[in-house]
Amino acid sequence: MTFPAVHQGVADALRGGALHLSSFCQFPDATMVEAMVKTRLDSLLFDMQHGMFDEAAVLSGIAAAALEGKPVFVRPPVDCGGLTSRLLDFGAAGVVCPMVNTVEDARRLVGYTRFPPVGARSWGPRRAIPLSGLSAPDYLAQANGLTLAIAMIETRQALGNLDEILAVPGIDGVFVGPNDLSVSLSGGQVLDSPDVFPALDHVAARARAAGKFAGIFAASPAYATDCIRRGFSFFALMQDAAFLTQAADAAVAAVRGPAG
Ligand code: 3PY
Ligand code: MG
Repeated sequence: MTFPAVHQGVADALRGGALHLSSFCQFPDATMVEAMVKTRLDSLLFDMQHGMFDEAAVLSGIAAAALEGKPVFVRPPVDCGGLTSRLLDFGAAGVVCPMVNTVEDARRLVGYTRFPPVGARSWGPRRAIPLSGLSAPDYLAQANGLTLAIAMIETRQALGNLDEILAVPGIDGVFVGPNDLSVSLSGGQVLDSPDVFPALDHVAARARAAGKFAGIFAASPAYATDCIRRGFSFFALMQDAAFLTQAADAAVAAVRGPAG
């Protein structure tokens, strides 16, 4: 399948609420990306906010994933402005933007990620065009549909503004950061506040009511399964480092026994 067909398929499926399993990548090496894309994950989510990805790593990682026909989403740092457009110029299938707390934050995200009339993205998809094989006019015509703008909901303030954020045209869906949400709801006390669970139900229900999808970071398969039941469809299922560590420990335990 061609690169635009893959991206359009993923964008349509996500907008339609299909289950999509991505995973956070923190290791910036393209050979690590190569290993991750050979799994059954639907896509990868490169982490520039907390992971070690810089722009060069995003560029080479998107190319490594494209060789396997897999799309890449990228999480930029907070308030990164024009970098958000740049990630789409690099061929990202979408951005998952952290700490979108207000309707103005959501409008800014749309401004950087959508061409007019929806937003104000500046023209220059230097890497996305050769990767996609699209002509420049075709890329311009298709880009707003091919790429996704996803707003992270991870504070009490964002929960308060959820309906307004979801109503911004050009925002495709929301994505909960359960750790930050717990930090916010507990006043900085804990990473696993029980107050997060009713908030999850609320986010999934409001997203569904707005005709948009809800995503979340799931630190374990059990957490993801529970969130599917709550109405979430887009997952960052664990992360490369966790897969590596857990698989290594499981292999050692299988040889030496659990106490070894
Ligand atoms: C959070 O849980 O706060 C996240 O951003 C997920 O990585
Ligand atoms: Mg977070």
